[in-house]
Amino acid sequence: MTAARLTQLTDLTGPATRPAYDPQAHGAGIVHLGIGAFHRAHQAAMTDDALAAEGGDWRIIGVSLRSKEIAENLNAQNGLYTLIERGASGTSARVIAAIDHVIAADAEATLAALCEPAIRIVTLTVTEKGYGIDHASRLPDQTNPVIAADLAAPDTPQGVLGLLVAAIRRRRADGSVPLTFLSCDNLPENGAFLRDGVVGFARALQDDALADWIAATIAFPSSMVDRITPASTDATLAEARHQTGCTDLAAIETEPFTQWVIEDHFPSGRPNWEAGGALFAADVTPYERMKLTMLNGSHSMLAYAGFLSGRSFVRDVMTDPDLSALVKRHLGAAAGLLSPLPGVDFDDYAAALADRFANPAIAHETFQIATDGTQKLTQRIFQPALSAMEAGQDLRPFAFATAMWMRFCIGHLDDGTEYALRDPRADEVMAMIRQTEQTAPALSEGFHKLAHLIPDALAGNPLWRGHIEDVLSVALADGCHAAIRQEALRTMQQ
Ligand code: CS2
Repeated sequence: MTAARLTQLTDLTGPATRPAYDPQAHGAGIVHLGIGAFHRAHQAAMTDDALAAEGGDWRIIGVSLRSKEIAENLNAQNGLYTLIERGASGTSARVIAAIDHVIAADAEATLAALCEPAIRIVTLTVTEKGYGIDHASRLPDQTNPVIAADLAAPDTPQGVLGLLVAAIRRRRADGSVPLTFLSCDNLPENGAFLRDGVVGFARALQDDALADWIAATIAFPSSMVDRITPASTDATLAEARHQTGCTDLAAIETEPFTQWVIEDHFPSGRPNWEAGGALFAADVTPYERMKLTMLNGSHSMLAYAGFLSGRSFVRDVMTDPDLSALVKRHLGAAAGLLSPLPGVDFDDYAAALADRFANPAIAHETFQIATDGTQKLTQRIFQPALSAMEAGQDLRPFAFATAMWMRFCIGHLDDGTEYALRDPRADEVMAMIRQTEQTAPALSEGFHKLAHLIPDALAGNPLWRGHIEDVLSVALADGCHAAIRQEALRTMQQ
């Protein structure tokens, strides 16, 4: 029998925890761009805690930039959804009421929401590629078709930067409170990254006065976000039905761990996110670096190596002794490059990460993490490799991760099974591979020549190149299992 759809808190019959506040008593104060699973497991949950602890008009208007499905599912449920936490000690669930409504792939309605005077904060999880900002220069990427279109027609923007700048212009003209922009993507100095992109967009519009005003007036705090959140499956929806007694098509599942470190710079106010466990810090950079290089760096490495050796989920990687030894080696190498962070023990952090990756209740696909390598590897692998080079430390763990990514880009497993390369630069990468002799030195050279990707200082380092060719040649000649085995043995002998 199908259960009735979740639409009101009074519909709930299962054990899930209910929100400790009346959602209707609170207006919206935040627009969130990119309302995927991560936002719903992380920021929306902490906003729910803040609403329960302190009230305020801080509910969230979500924007789904591309998919209509999530907007339809959430709107049909008045924004309510079940957040399931799966950990070693069992499963629990809560119903989140922080989302007011969701705008589906509608730029005009999004701009209107951004201009509502009650909105004070815009938060973003649009992925590394979603900003249209060149990662090296931090300026708008004018070769990106959405950026180019928005620069040509700035009053009817479709993309992230165009929408933000149009909203700033209108609000400034209307005398509304300035917005605070809070990026929650896995990018280094994400606040400064977004600020440079937004200011650069205003300059590209030849509006220097606006660009100067934004730089002087608007707050772009940086933040480090962390919660491992796989895509929902049928098992998620079945658990939500058990937990709520209702059909919930927007349910998601996540791990018990959650972390949010934010720079406290919100001139127009903010929710009491501390109530959900957020930590406010004067400088988020050391936390970001720790998370990007340790968690995300080892995640990317294990995603490529794991997927290539037939491990579909991160938890399966961690039960393989060779791969889990390589994860631990990577965590140690990344930790060895960090400056001390008061109150944080990097060995404890590494051990906690290994436990989180091993969580048997979370089915996090290696293929999902393997997407968008060209957008992720700079901050996760290449920058730490550069630091290791400068510090005279071992380059091998970072070279191994890079070689596994190169092998992954070839697009088939050792047994010939093909898969799609999901990456904004996929066409360019695949064309390079097709035109290259299929040997480790030739392929490595091709990857190192891709523009704006692997830093020149690494490309010109014979030690780095030697490590990459070594791993890649074994993977090509003897298969990925052999390359992983060789690497694990090497690690154990050290
Ligand atoms: C992952 C991240 O998909 C990926 O690239 O590394 O999404 C990771 O799960 C989160 O950053 C954890 O907070």
